[in-house]
This record gives sequence, C-alpha cells and structure tokens, in this order.
Amino acid sequence: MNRFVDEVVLQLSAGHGGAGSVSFLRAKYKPKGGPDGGDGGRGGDGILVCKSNLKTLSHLAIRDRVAARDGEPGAGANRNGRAGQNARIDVPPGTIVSDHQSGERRGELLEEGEEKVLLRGGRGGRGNAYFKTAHNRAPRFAQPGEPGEQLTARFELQLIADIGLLGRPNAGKSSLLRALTAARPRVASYRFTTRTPYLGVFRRHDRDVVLADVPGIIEGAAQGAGLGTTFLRHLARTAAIAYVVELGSDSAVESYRLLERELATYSPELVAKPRLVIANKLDLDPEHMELSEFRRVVENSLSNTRVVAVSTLTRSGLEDLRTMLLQTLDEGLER
Ligand SMILES: Nc1nc2c(ncn2[C@@H]2O[C@H](COP(=O)(O)OP(=O)(O)OP(=O)(O)O)[C@@H](O)[C@H]2O)c(=O)[nH]1
Ligand SMILES: [Mg+2]
Repeated sequence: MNRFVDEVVLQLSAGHGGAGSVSFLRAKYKPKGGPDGGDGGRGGDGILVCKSNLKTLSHLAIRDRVAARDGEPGAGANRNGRAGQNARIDVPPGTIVSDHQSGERRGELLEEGEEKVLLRGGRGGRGNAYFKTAHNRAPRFAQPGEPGEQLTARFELQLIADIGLLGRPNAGKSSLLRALTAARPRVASYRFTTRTPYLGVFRRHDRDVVLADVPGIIEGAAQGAGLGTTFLRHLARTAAIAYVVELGSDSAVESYRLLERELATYSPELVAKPRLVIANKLDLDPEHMELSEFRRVVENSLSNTRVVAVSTLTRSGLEDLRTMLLQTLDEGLER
C-alpha cells in the first residue's frame, strides 16, 4: 500500500505476566513433598522501532490493534514460564506517539534504529515454591501474573525537513522542488495537484537542505476549505518557511497576505519562523512591474523579510534562491 498516511490510532497492549504455579513434589516414597511451583514468565513489551525506509504510517492504518504475547504460566518441578514475545512496531523517522485520550506525549522517534519501550509487559507471578518459609512449609498459593500496560495510541508523523514551501495552489511549489532537487512531484496547471507532502534535497556549500512541498492552501483552509491545513503539521519541525507566490496575475500581494493569515490561524509558532518569500513565474512579469510593487509592500511591512524572484520555467534566479534558502535556514537554526 502506497497511500500517504500521517495519522493513525491503534489499540496497543503489552503481554500479561504468566501465573505462578501451585505444585508439590510428587515422588514415589515421598508422600509429603515440598512445594515446587515455578514462576510465571513476564509479558512481552510494546516497543517502537524507527525505520528510515518507512515514509508514512500506512502500514499501521490497516490494523486496529497490536498486542505483545503473554508470559507462560509456571509449572511443577520448579519450571518457570517462558517470557512473552515483545511486539515491535516499526515507524518512520518523525513519528510522535501520544495517549489518544489524554493527549500526553509518550514518545518521539527521529533516527534510524532508535527504539523506545512504550508499554511494559506484566511481571510473572511467583510460584508457591517461592513462598515456602519455616512457618509455612507447604504454601497452597501462588501469585497471579501482573497485567500488561495498555494504551490507545495516536501515531502522528511530522516529516523531517529544513524548510517548508507554503503557497496557494498553482503557485509553482512542486515546480520549485523539481527545479531545485531531484524529487519528482507531479506538476500540472490545475489546483491541488499535490495532495500529499513531498520531500526533496539540494546540496549547497557541502550541506544538505531538505525542502518540503505541501498541498496548496486557500482562503478558509484553517477551517477546512480545500485540503484543509492538517498537512501543515509537516512544517512543524522545519527551521524556516518559504512563502511561494506567483507573478503574472496581479495576485502576489493578496496571496502573500492570505498565506500569512491562514498560517497564523493554524499556528502562531509557524508564522514566527524565519521566512523567505519566493516570487515565482518571473517570466510572466517581464517588466517587473508586479514584482516591484510586491517587493515594496512586503519589504515595508516586515523589515527583515527578503523577496527572491525566480522562474522555474526559464530557471532564472535559482542560484540566488539556493543561497537565500540556506541563509534563511541558518537564521532558523540559530534561534
Ligand atoms: N510561466 C510559468 N509557469 C510556471 C512556472 N512555475 C510553474 N509554472 C506552472 O504553474 C502550474 C502549477 O505548477 P505546480 O508546480 O504544479 O504548482 P503547485 O504550487 O505545486 O500547485 P498545487 O500542487 O496544486 O498546490 C504548472 O502548469 C506549471 O507548469 C514559472 O516559473 N513560469
Ligand atoms: Mg504541487
């Protein structure tokens, strides 16, 4: 399954501990043998494992529960039960797991190979052999196993990118990702071509910069219009945001304001990140009439906001753009 899934709720349970055994040695000629009930085995843990070959949570969306195995009960002749097998749950880097009911964050996995025990299996119960004392040489009781931990877990994926591309549909975000990186998202002349986030990497001064192309946002996106704003979660980890507007239809200023507005409604933290403004489709504004006006408005409204003009069609301005993206990233990393 290749669907892009970035949110899943799953019922998770660790294994219960096995019960301790009540047993007495029964050997010929030894009618009153001592207690020999073994301990139960511990229940398996629920463990998260970070796997960088995974890019989405779609492999978890097809299940509704994951359970580790219970420990086996103890038995006579002091035999201890075997421990239950752990449940290992693979997740992509950038996964956050929280308690679905309380919202409490329970874990976050960022790097390949990282593991986290999310739920502990129950301890096995002691068998009756353990309870033998001078006063009670033949205990007729043993401990039950402890229950394993349970959790209704919410898995949320936040992609790991340095800079997010934010823009209205058709502004040319995917074209930019194609022009700057080896990523190959679809580009088309209709709105909402991109329906799921897409990552691309470019190299500059021996550093890798990861860009995230997310679906376009429209007026009212924060209230769910268009594809809504839930995919903006993938901008949460970025150090900076690049606003992409298109020249050529006299809508650049209005677009910019709309992006700011929708982003502010979604998350004040995202608006506060360092930003770069990319005016794309410069080829459609050959006299730079719209560009000059756009620059004037944007650079006046926020003193340290820079505007870079490019055309992915003619490839003009792309070198400057790479340099400025790196500068903006560094600004974000210094904070
Ligand atoms: N003239 C011109 N057209 C461009 C330029 N960049 C992109 N386009 C065109 O604009 C249209 C939209 O480009 P996309 O890259 O798909 O836009 P997007 O922002 O990813 O759009 P959504 O995925 O729908 O949000 C396509 O027809 C592109 O060919 C440019 O620099 N100049
Ligand atoms: Mg696109």
